[in-house]
Amino acid sequence: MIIPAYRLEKRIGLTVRRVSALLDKLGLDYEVIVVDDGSPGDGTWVEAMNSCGNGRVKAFRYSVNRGKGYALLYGFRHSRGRRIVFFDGDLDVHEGQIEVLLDCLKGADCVITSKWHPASKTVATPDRRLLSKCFNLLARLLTGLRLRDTQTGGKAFRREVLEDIAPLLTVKRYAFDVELLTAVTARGYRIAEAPALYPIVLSRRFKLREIFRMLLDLLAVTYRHRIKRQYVGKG
Ligand SMILES: Nc1nc2c(ncn2[C@@H]2O[C@H](COP(=O)(O)OP(=O)(O)OP(=O)(O)O)[C@@H](O)[C@H]2O)c(=O)[nH]1
Ligand SMILES: [Mg+2]
Repeated sequence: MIIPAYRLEKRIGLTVRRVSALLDKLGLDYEVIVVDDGSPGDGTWVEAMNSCGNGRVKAFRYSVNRGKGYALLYGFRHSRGRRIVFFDGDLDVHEGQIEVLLDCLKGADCVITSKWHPASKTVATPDRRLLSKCFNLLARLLTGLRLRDTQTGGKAFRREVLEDIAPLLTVKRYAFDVELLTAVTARGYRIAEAPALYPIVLSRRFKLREIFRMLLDLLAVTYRHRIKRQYVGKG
């Protein structure tokens, strides 16, 4: 389990406990890797270290904030499992979803949680729903991805898939998920969309500047994919 944490002093301890409890319940051999993404002077790092009691939890940090995508790949490089799960540290996606992801991974190379799967329990105001769907439509048109949602925090991969594609990624702060999934698809792996079986509440309000940066990075991914052919890779 790779869990990025940015300014999460109030949440990360609970998240690690709940995720660990679930993995214990499933009887899996696991490790939880928390990556403090340069949280500035709050208690995130202390809380992350405090949750490293049972030997199955590890915490890493670096001093400069580099964004969620960087944190996830950093955690991956320090991991060992055959199956890798990316999960948000604020538990926006309920930990029960881990079981759903691992189940779907039996028949796929990569599984994503999809907010807009017909069976998903997503709660969103009309404007947030519209923004999410517009972004998805644009991402589909530009990259050719055939997924209903790329942005939700719970994703699982066979280790080989990430080993293969991680070196191909440019990893900018925005549009990381789109880049990751574009590369997975370009390399010929199969992505399954799992429904969010526990309610996901879309609450974040985006600043205009963030939306603009997101579009810019989406265009950059499109350029690397379509013109540079960066994600096809060698061999
Ligand atoms: N915002 C943000 N989150 C980061 C960063 N680095 C790592 N993260 C982690 O990435 C995960 C998702 O970030 P969130 O800010 O919750 O993003 P979100 O779920 O789209 O938005 P919210 O509705 O605000 O929860 C969390 O576990 C964060 O701690 C960063 O630089 N910025
Ligand atoms: Mg969140």
